[in-house]
Amino acid sequence: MTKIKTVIGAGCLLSCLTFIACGDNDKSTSNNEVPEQEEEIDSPTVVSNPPRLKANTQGEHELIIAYKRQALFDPETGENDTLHVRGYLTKPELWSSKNADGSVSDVLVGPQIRAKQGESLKIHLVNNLPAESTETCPDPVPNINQGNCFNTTNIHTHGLWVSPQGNSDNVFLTLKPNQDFHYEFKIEPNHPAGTFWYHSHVHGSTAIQVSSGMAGPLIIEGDRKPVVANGQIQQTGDLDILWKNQKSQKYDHEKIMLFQQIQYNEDCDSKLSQEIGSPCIYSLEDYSKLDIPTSWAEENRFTSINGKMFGEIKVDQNQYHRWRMIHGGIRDTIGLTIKELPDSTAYTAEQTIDECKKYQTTSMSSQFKKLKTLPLYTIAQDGLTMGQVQKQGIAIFQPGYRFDAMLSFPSTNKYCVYDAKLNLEDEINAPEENPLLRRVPEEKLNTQLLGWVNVQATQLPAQSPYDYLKAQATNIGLAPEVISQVAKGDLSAFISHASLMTTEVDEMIKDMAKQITNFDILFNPDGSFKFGLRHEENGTLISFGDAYHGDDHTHHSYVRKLPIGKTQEWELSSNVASHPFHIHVNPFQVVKILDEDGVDVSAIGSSDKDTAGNIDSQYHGMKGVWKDTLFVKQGYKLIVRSKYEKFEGDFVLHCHILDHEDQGMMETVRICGDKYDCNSEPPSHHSTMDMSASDMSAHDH
Ligand SMILES: [Cu+2]
Repeated sequence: MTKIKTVIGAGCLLSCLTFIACGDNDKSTSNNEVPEQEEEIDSPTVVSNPPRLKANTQGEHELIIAYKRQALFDPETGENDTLHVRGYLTKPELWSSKNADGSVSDVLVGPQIRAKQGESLKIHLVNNLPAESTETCPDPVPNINQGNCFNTTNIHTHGLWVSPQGNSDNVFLTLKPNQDFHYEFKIEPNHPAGTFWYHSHVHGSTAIQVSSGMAGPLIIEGDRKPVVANGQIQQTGDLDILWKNQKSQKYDHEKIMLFQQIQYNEDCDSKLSQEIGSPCIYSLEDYSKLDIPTSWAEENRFTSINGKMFGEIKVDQNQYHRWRMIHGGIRDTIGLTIKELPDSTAYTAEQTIDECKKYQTTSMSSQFKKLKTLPLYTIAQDGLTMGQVQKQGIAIFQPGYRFDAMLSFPSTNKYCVYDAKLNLEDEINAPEENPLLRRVPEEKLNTQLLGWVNVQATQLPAQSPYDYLKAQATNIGLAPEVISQVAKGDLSAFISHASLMTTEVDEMIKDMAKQITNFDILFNPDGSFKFGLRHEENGTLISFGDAYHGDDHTHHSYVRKLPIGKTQEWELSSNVASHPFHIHVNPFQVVKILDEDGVDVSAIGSSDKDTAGNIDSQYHGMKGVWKDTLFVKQGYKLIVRSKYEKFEGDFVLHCHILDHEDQGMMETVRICGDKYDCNSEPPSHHSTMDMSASDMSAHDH
């Protein structure tokens, strides 16, 4: 194996970054009715919105999965690493200009897909990954709760309120290499408008594919105005209307950011880098690399934004921008915080990055704290509008989380966008010692640079976010009641789902059993682990596909059954480590979050601490908020409510640390109604996962 690397210092960072290839400059649009988004700037150093995948003449979005060959800057080593990883092509035509080895040069982020309420979102998913190896994909797979068949895939629309059946958001479908499939997601007219995302979701290959970068933003647009009668909100509307430019009908000032943690292996891939003199090529084929807790943070690996490291984010001074932010990584917590660099107006890009980097180290932590923090005014979590604007200095993202926030930059100084680690205890599942690290850095970082903000001077006056919302609401002629609400930061006229925290619901559910989800990891005597869930207090720990031990369905795998149309309370907890709970189809509303002492830490202004005694703000203000992913801290009890509306069928809930999911921390959930019976035994595909897309008229191509 030959390892040839070009070592570069921080000083030549920018010139080296320009080696990163990008797509072409085609900005034409095939459909004039579709409002154009903020211009996509194709530059290797600028964080632009991911390229938009437009529908073809058949109305389908052609989404091709292939290996991408692309450079990614590694801030820890100061090198540009050439990666060879699985990804979604940002443009289908790139496939025709693929390299000799079948890989495609394309930015390391999936394309942006958008749909409107009432539309049918059609995606033609094409799996152009090479044939499976018998080593990682034996037939049959001996243990479905170990990573396997890494070139087998499908698509999950994370957070979409759509049917889990047939060719909709059905994660039991599998596309083998050289298969394609026509998906159709019917977006209901009252689907929440918001920030969602898509990623692959085949049990066994999810972690390796998503940590290769197989993820992209999925934006649902809405244009409903709140309906007011007799001074009361009769029907809520969509926040989007406050961001649409009325003249151009464009969503101005929208920034879409997909945070990714592309976890390629440390060593050159010997199969790809074997020729003498050829550059080192890195891949992600070794599943065991994913199994190391905290390897990401402790190795000083960095999170990329839309496939860029330390990229430039361009904004206009004193203009409110809507940042749609998505945590598309699989493990590492992100504490997003933005700091203003003093006296930096004249800084070049290189100077800005160097200056921002200085504050990363533990020894600079007190200076870091003194930097002015830009307030983040959060307006939605997981794509779902919050009851009120919340001012935050840091937004804590767990894997799968989204935040929509209003940001306005008052100064023409440069700003640094950080992942503020605070300390490693904030990281998921941090052990005290980890002998398996890729490489131990000289100094552990207190915070990590993600990107930086370049503010273009304008004549706009500084404005509070509430004045901005009030002006927008007035401009589009909303009812006076709504205008006075948004002027106070009250967004209740824009919440999609009716609250389940009412006395009527209390009364309705008071005699119903709770749904219990208890995460746990059992350590077997032979050194292996069992990742799973309990569905009853002190019940059996069940891994995905395990038989249900609690009743006479012993020869079938466990299925949690929920009655359609009903509302239930859920109690989430974890015995070992902390895990982000995610459930498909219906979102849930956070009722309360109890710490180890039974104190509710979910109200605005409540205080919570981590085990090291540092403030942990991740649950502050979550009470009443709708979400689809929620971090379950070990020893805590999280109470949420969900209503099983509209959609019958089988889907899953799971831990969004995706290697935990692949190892069995997932279960099948069924909403029973007319077609799906709660009394019948589950079909066999839950235990064998043998329903391939070919059963659903997928075909080889
Ligand atoms: Cu987990």
